[in-house]
Amino acid sequence: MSEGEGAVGTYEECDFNEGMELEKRERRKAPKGVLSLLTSSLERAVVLLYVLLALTFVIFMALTIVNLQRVSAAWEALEQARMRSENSHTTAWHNLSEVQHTLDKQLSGELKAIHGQLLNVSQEVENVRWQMMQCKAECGRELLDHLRISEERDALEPVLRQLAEVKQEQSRASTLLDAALEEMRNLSEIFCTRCPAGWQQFAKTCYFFSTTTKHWLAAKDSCADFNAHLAVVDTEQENKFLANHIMENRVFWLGLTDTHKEGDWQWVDGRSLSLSFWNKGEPNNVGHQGEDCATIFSNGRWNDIVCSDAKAWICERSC
Ligand code: FUC
Ligand code: CA
Repeated sequence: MSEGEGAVGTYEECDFNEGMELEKRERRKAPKGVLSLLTSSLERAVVLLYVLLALTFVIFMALTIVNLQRVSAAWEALEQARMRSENSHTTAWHNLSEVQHTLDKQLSGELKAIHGQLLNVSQEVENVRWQMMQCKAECGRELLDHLRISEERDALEPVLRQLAEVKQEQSRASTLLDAALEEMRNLSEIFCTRCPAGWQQFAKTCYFFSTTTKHWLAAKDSCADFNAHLAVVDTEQENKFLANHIMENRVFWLGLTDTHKEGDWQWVDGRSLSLSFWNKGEPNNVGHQGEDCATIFSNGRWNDIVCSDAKAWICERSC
């Protein structure tokens, strides 16, 4: 043996010895019966594992059964719902077909009516067409007549226009004339200073005191002959003026009467009596004939007497 080989053998011997020594030391450290303890623990674990496995299986089976029951209940509910749905579908379908049937009937009725109306309309259209055909000739004639009349009217147009202008001119002239007349009337009232011979003036009015006598109606007519009327008293001043021109114990007719209706005294110009100067106790309408015409005394008082009496009278007219 070489020197190198001797060294290696020495090292190997040394390692083996160290391992043995370590094992001895470990064996010295571990208490007696540990191995048997480890073996029993392993067995117990295996048993426990089996128990757990069995338990798991049992639970799994129980859950599976419960789920199966649930699925079966759901399936039944689903089936019932399907049945109900089928029933409702059948009912709805039945109702729908009934509605459709009714609508069909209604529609066919309406269509018939519309068809009838259409027939009527087409007949009317045919009638109108026929009338238009017949009218063609006559309407043509009428149209020509209209044209002729229109031409004549066109020719007359300037004449009519001139006529309208003349009318306008006439109307303007008439307005101017009215205004001038009104002006003249105003002027004559302003310049009224003289009444006709034998007439008395008071304000802008002339009065005639008769010297003869007549019954009331004749006296009224007599005034009309002078473009005047029997005296109408409007104011106290006027009544005084009349009284001042009456000689004592004389009586004159006024233009006042209630002939048309007893007690309803009216002036000859149509106005009702508003201001009066009746004598005391008048008007009394005495006698079987009644008294329907008014007179004035020299004192300015009035009395109703029989209209057929002959009395003097007073006429009145504007200046
Ligand atoms: C009075 C008047 C009558 C008549 C007579 C004479 O009775 O009322 O109108 O004048 O007198
Ligand atoms: Ca009287």
